[in-house]
Amino acid sequence: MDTIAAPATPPGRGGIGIVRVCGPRAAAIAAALLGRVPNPRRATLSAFLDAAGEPIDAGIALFFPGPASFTGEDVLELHGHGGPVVMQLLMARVVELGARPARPGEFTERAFFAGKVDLAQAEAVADLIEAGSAQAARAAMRSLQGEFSREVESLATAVTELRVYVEAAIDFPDEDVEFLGSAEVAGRLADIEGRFDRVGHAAAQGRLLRDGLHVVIAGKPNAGKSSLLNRLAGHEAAIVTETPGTTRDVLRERIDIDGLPLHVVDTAGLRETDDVVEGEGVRRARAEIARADLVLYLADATQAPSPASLRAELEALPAGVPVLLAWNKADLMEGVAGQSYFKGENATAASSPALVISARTGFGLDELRARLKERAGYEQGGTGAFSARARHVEALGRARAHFERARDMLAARSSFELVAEELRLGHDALGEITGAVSSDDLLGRIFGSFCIGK
Ligand SMILES: Nc1nc2c(ncn2[C@@H]2O[C@H](COP(=O)(O)OP(=O)(O)O)[C@@H](O)[C@H]2O)c(=O)[nH]1
Ligand SMILES: [Mg+2]
Repeated sequence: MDTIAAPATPPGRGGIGIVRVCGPRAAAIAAALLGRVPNPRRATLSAFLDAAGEPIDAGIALFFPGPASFTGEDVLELHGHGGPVVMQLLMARVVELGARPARPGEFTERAFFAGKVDLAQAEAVADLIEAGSAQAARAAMRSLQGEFSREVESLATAVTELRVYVEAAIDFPDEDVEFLGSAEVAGRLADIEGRFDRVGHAAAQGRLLRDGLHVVIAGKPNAGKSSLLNRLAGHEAAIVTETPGTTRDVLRERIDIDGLPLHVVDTAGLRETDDVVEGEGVRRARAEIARADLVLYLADATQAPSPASLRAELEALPAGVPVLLAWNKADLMEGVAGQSYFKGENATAASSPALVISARTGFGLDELRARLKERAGYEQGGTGAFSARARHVEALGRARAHFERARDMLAARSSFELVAEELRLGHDALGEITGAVSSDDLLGRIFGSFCIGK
């Protein structure tokens, strides 16, 4: 194991800048740089000396001997003054003394390999640092403290115990009929299913808090899409004019609704056009729509299209993308929400009851926000969401699929060998979440996405 070093504070100027050193040479580096190794875990005021014995800076040094440190190895922290030149000089000095600059995420990677944190916890470190809202930070903290990992592990244990039963049935085939019918096994199956539901739900919430929802505002030219984006963003992000076809580029804004991060995309109005630039805008709009989590389809209430033409507009959207329909320009219509026009045939599934808003006055926007949260399945202040990533949700889904196949095989009295194999695969999928089962490739991708010094 070599010794690594990196600034632990962000680049720039600040009151304090920290260089962290980790590895077998940390104590020797401390001795050369400070003149002595600080007492373990004691803040020690010291000069930081260069090779000639001249001070580079003076500050606080902290020494955490392994194995009771974050990474499990000896760690030295140098708290100097937070200026880029001081940090550079300190880094150069510790490298001169035998450390090498750390790769992104390398400290946390070492903590993982030392068994100090599992993979889900290591990811939670990065998620906490990158949290975009208080809710996301709380969820990351829950994962970091191991709540998510404990749930996954207890699920894995339950699957293992079921495996033991099935393996026993393989070894003692004469008793299989009684084994299958036993209330014990039925109880275990139901228990595991309930756990999958709970963990899957909490992880999906956590993923939502971390990654947010990609909402694309679509509709005909002049429906008020750009006006709505500006309203939601609270500033004039997009150009709004009376001229249809004003928006040509795809515009993105990050908006927060009660902690739910929304990535809202404004697009060119959908229509046939001979204008080359606008045509490219429409092409891009369609590409955005195809990969949206939700399309917010804006219709101009003053234009009141026929039910058939509105249906045709909605059906022209790519199949499978969820759509929320909103009628805009309510301010130009009297008592618009109560109008029979929005009931009956026009009350499409894309918005029932009709969602009527005004991008100009802000009318109906609270309702719009509520519907967006509802469509995302977001539970505000939802209890016990842990920060989770798409990777976790996907692995949970795979584990669940294997488990369900095993359950159905048991019901159909398939061969126990096949059942055992499904359970084993499900168990492995769960292990990917905490890193009990992992590939170098996966680890490289995860830790490589960290910031340097973490
Ligand atoms: N009265 C009224 N006018 C609106 C509303 N929303 C947009 N407009 C107007 O409709 C026109 C087109 O708006 P814009 O946001 O550019 O539509 P887009 O083409 O869908 O992006 C502009 O003149 C806006 O001022 C609304 O809620 N009420
Ligand atoms: Mg526009």
